[in-house]
Amino acid sequence: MKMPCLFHPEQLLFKPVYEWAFGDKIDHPETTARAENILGALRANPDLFAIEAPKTRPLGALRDSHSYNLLTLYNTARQLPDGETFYPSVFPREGNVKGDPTTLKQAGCFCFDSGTPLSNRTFDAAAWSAACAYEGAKLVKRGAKCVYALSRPPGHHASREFFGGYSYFNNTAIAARYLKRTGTVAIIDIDFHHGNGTQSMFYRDDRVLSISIHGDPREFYPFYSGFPTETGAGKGEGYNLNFPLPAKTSFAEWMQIFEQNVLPAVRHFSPEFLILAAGFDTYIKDPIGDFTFQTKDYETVGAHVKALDLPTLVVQEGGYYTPDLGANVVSLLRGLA
Ligand code: SP5
Ligand code: ZN
Repeated sequence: MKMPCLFHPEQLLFKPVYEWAFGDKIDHPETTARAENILGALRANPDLFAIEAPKTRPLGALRDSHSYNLLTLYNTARQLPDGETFYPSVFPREGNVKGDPTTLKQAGCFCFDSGTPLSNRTFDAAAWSAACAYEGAKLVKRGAKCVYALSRPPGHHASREFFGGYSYFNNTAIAARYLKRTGTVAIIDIDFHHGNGTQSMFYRDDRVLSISIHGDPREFYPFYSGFPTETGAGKGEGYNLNFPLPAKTSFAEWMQIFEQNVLPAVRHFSPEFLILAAGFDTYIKDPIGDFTFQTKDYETVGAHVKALDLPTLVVQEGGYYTPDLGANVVSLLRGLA
C-alpha cells in the first residue's frame, strides 16, 4: 500500500521574492523550490508514494476556519498586477480597530508581521495548499493509515483572523476541524517555530489536543507565544501544551522531551486521529531555525510517531534549507510507513 501524497500545481503560482528580517532585505525563504524539491524526492520513490492532486478547493472549510475579512482581503489582493507583491508594514496597536479588507493598504489590520506578502495568486495557492490537508484528512477518515499533505504555503502561524509567518490559511487546523467532527484529534507540531495560529484556534477546545515543541519564544519567532504557561482555557484547559527549547538543542535533547512528555501526552489523550504538523526548520543547515537535526533523525521521529498506532495526517509546515528538504521529508515518511 503506497502512501497517498497530496499536491496541486497551482500552489506554485505564488512566489514571494523577498522579506524584511530585522531591517535587512533577504531572499524570501518560503520559495516554490521548496515544494519542487519535495516533489522530486517523492517521485524518486514511486514504490513508496502515490502523488495525487486534490480535486477541489475547500471553500466552505476555509470560511469555517477563517474570518470573512481575511478571505475578503485575499480576494482584494487578486487585483494586484501580475508579479507585484504587497507587504503589510503598519499594524494597529489598538485592539478595537476595524480594518477595511477591501483596501489593501489596511492589510496590517489582518496581519501580524512584515514577512508575509500578498499577490494576486496568494488566495489560489493558499487555498490549494489547504485543499491538500483537507483531502488528506478525508483519506485518513476513510481509513488510510498515513497520508502526506504537501501543503505550501505553510499554515501553522495563521489564526482565524490574522495571517503572518508565511502562513495564510491554517492547513493543519482546517484538517483538524474536519476530523474532530467524528473523533478527537491530537496535533503534534514539530516545526522549529511555535504553532501560534493552531494553538489559538483550539485554545478552548477539549476535542483537539494541541502540542508544539519549538525554539524558545524569548529568542525565536513568533516571540510572544509558545510559553509553557499557555495551557488552554475554558473547557480546553489542559488541552494545549508547549515545550520551548533553547538555541542549539541537539536531536538527543529534543528526543528526550519528545519521548518523555509529548508522546505520553498523546497516549494519555488517546485520540481517534493524529495530525503531525511537520516543519523541517529544525535541520542543522536551516537558515532560520537553530536546532541541529540530521536527515536520518526525521526517520527516528517518524518511527516513534508510527508507534502511537493512530491514523495519521502529516501536514507540511516550514523547512528552508531547500537542497535537503525533500530528503528530510522522505526520511520522516519512511519512519512512518
Ligand atoms: C512556517 C514557518 O516556519 N514560518 C516561519 C516564519 C519566520 N519568520 C521570521 C524569520 C526571521 C528571519 N530571520 C533570519 C535570520 C537569519 N540568521
Ligand atoms: Zn517554522
